Amino acid sequence: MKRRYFSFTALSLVLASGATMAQTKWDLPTAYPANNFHVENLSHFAQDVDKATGGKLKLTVHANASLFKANEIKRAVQGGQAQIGEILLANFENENPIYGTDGVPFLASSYADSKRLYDAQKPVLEKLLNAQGMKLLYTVPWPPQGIYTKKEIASVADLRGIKWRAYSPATAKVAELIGAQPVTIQAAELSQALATGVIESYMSSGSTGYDSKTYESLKYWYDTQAWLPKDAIIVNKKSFDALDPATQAAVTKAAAEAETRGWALSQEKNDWYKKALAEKGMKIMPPPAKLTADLKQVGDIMLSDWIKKAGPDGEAIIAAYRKSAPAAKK
Ligand code: PCA
Repeated sequence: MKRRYFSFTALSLVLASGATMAQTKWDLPTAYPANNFHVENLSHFAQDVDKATGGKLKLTVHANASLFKANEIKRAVQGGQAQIGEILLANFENENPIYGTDGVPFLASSYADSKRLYDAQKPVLEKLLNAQGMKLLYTVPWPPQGIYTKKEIASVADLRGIKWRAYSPATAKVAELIGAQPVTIQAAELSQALATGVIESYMSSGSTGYDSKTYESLKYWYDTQAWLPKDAIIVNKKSFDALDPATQAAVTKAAAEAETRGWALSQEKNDWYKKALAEKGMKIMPPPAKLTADLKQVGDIMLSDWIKKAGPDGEAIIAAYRKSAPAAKK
């Protein structure tokens, strides 16, 4: 009897310690390199979650599309192959135009405007992800998008016929409207595509130009500040719901902090990346007036197309965005 009693106690001790030590592990794929500011912010987020939960929830960041390719991450999170992931929202515009809200040229081209556009987009975006079994944790914008070229350009006519790297439906559409030849290539394959001459121009941030060593192949970057596409951190709802309430709260709090930190970091690093590119020999150029005027026309066409495609949800987003504009911008 006595022995039995002891073994029962020992067993319950093991079970109790097992329960307190129970650890959940989540894979967190991202398509961008470990030294990119988004991924640094993501690692910071993962550490914050680890600390706040006393190691109960461990997030493993898989950088540079090593676990899933950029376009596969959303589906992986939806299907639970990865519990959490980082996606570029604009990549999924063909699935639903709402994902492409921040990819429309010149709709929001400053950090302040991008934040207002996000505020207008967020309720619809949350609803959309929720209906697909996911939850939005936070977003962070890429720095403003400019044009990388081999030679100096004065207008979009100078881009006609060139091999143009696209990373999203909208950047492919820009190519179509300016008469360039779009080739879709994600960030992880960009250096290779540049080095082998598969592409000779593209639109992106100083950040991706730096990560991909674009300065080794192209000479100019026109700071057109055309749009600021956002990365979003999304989590599988079932995985999130399976966490205890304290762990859920820790994730939500760390996500809110990562969002604030990420938006500030993006803006701060924008200047740093431009300087770094210049130090590597690139010419950082203000866009010539004709180029800006041409691109604005492209933006106008894309905005009206987008509003048509996005329907009432899109109209509501644009209305809320316009309504929140400071008086001088209305
Ligand atoms: N960098 C990513 C998306 C937008 C950006 O600035 C890329 O070029 O793939």
